[in-house]
Amino acid sequence: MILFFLSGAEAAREEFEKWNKKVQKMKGKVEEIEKFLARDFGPDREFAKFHGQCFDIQLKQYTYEICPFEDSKQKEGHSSTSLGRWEGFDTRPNGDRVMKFTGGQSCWQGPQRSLTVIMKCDKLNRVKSVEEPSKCVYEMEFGTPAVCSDAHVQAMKINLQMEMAGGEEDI
Ligand code: MAN
Repeated sequence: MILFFLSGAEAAREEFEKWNKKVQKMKGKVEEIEKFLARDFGPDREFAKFHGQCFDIQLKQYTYEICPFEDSKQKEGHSSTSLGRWEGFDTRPNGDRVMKFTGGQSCWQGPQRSLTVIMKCDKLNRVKSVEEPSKCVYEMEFGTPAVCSDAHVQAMKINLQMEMAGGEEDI
């Protein structure tokens, strides 16, 4: 009788575990979706396409990598240094949209590394340059169609027209 009771309890516990695992898995999925929906993708969701993507550039001995909404790195061979974790978007007084990464690996006798990514209108998403204006403070220029305004497109058209007119003169 006792044995029967124990095995019954055992079976119940197993059943509970099984369902508990399912519930936890579902909770994880819900959390993931909620996190995605709560993300700031910009006022017109113009930065949504960056989600899940990383971009890099090779400069001297370093590869600089940014993964928007995640983190940023400076890699050299097999070693990798954090330049900061995702903080968010911001707009500079001159109107430039930026992505900020802060709280990176501490710099010897300096601050924790941080990176500001300045976005410029471009035909493609691509890292254009990286500088270190002061020790362990990094600045990247990132070209992206996501920040192109009507004025940009208009300027591009005018440039193209001027180039074509110039080309005609050459003939
Ligand atoms: C490494 C790199 C450099 C940085 C120095 C600071 O060499 O992260 O970019 O200036 O550390 O000591």
